[in-house]
Amino acid sequence: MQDIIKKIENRERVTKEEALRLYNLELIELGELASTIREEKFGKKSYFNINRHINPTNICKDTCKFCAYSATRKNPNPYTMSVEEIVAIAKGAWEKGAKEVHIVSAHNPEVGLDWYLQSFSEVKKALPEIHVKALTAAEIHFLATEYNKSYEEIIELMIAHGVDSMPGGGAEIFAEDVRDKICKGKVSSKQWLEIHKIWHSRGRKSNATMLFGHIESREDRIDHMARLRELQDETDGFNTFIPLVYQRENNYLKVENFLTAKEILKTYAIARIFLDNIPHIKAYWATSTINLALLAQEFGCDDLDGTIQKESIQSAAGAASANGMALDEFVGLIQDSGFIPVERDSLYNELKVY
Ligand code: V47
Repeated sequence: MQDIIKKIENRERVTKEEALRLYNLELIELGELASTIREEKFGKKSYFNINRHINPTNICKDTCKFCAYSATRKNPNPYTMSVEEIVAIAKGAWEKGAKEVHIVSAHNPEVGLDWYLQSFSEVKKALPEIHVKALTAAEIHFLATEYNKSYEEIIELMIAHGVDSMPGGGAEIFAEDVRDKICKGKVSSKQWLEIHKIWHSRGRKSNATMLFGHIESREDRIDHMARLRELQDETDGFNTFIPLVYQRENNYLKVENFLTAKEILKTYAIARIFLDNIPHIKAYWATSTINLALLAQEFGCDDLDGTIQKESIQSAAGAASANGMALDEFVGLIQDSGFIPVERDSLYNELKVY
């Protein structure tokens, strides 16, 4: 282990095998290694944004086992918003200070490509300064397949309709055997990476998630991060890595053992060490709980997502994000935990240091 620690202290890149061995390191020691890297980059600053998640439809062609949101899974309330409703939500969010709308839907074959695209262009028309973060690679793959278009064509349409950046959803876990068990039929790992590569080639930024704490192994997590690190070496287009803690309610994925807080914190710390080329590691409080997200600041995480306002996908499976969090409470909690809250825009320009 000492050889790996030396490498990390010298800021040398660790291999997949070494990253895996880091799980055997004592938690606090691992946290300190990750924390030193975080502090070197950002000091005590913890980033967040004032954002609004909009999930315009839950009718989905796909059948991911972990999903509690889709109306074709266990959610008895199918819905689809009109473009006007989406714009009205965005306007309301803007009035409450949101600078970003994060628009992610299910893969709804009934509404047509124009419904997806118009929701972005109409939001942009009404609110030219708002940042539109929209369409996961899984949605892009669905739209390309459904409407017989190439990924490039969908991406050009997104840009033409005002999408500024791409969220990191749909990555789940790249290891094909696990992916087959939890979300067979949806965008493949190779396709997910290809779509982000095309997006980056247009000079655009995106995020990358990893759904963990279900049936994947530690090896699968490291493999997932390694595939992201490899693409990032090529494109430098990922802003943030977001490990999403699996939420267990109202779905069809039967999981015997849930993650301990220790395992979650170790995974955050290893992500900070291993992903030496992705600037931000996000402890997404909605799935980790706010208490663990605050602690994660000591384990390499420098971003806590945002106030959210409302979120429907993960809260359907038990996450605490249904109604977001008040700004003053969020800021107060970061300050009380010894860090400096920094409101950022979607591309990490600093807007306000508290
Ligand atoms: O890809 C679905 C996940 C994701 C469950 O880019 C679940 O800034 C946990 O990607 N337990 C969508 N997670 C959300 C997402 C996201 C969230 C916050 C910030 C950003 C960003 C992106 O939600 C899906 C899927 O992995 N999800 N079901 C569940 N039971």
